[in-house]
Amino acid sequence: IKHFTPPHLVDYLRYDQIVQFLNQQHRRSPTYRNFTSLFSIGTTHENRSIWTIRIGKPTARRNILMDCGIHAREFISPSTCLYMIDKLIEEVNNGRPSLLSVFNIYIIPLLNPDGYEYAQTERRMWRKNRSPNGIHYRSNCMGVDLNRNFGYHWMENGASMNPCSETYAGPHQDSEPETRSLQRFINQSPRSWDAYLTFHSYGQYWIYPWGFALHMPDDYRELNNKAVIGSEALKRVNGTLYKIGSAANLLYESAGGSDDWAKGVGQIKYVYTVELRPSDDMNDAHAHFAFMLPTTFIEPVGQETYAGVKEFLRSLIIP
Ligand code: ING
Ligand code: ZN
Repeated sequence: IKHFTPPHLVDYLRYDQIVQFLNQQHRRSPTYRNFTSLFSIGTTHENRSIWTIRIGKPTARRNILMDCGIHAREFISPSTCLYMIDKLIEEVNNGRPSLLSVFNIYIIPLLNPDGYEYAQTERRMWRKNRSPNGIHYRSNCMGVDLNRNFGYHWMENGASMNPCSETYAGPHQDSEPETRSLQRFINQSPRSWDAYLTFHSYGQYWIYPWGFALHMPDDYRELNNKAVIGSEALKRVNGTLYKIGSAANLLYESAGGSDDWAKGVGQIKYVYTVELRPSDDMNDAHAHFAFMLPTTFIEPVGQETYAGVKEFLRSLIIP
């Protein structure tokens, strides 16, 4: 028997297909008016909407935020958000919305649609957004690294003032429409967030702040404990191994990340950057795929990541 495989598991969807997918998901539940909402948190330089879906029972009191696709070339990230959206809504429809009676889960599957479309059509290894830099400098180089643009200890480490650099931090902190849209959404009160997870690739790291400097947040033990819970559940699915630690210690010191801002300014307790597959360990058979992970990985990465995230969320309810 040949089974129908939904498009989001077959290929890395284009922006228009992602919008279509979100509308389909939003219409899917018979009670969709209550269990999901679909809205835009802002628009990009090229005037694309940054779509966000909320999934949860209307009575759920706690809030979780997840985003994907901050960096254009990290195609496995948006696909993993789409996977989780599909599974969460499936649970709602099956009448087993376990976590969703406690949490409203807000998912932004593609925070940087301009960069993503550019990577899909023009330059596969594009990382930044597509803001023109000629306004502030006499530069023909395009784009700001959104994960260096957030205004918390901005430009203190591991970022560049050169518009042609891959890690260009922008003309000033919080200069970019994508950055400001996310910040505005997080700051909208009254809404308190239990956790913020941002999905990147690659390397297989489950990391927490700080990125801007080597020292640890005061509550790093709690952050570390819950990262262990998530990554162990993730590993149980396909045996995929993640490393855990602070961004600066595990990777490199770099300021302006969305995670540092979410914790330092947004005051969200549980903040993580999850670096999806492949591993960056050159002894790993899949490391050479780097940002170009074949589409056959969409489903296994989605499955394991969803399992890890769910177990992490469960640990927030039952400590
Ligand atoms: N890695 C992240 C980057 O922006 C990171 C690593 C995470 C840095 C959190 C700072 C804070 O460089 C990728 N792959 O983008
Ligand atoms: Zn990234």
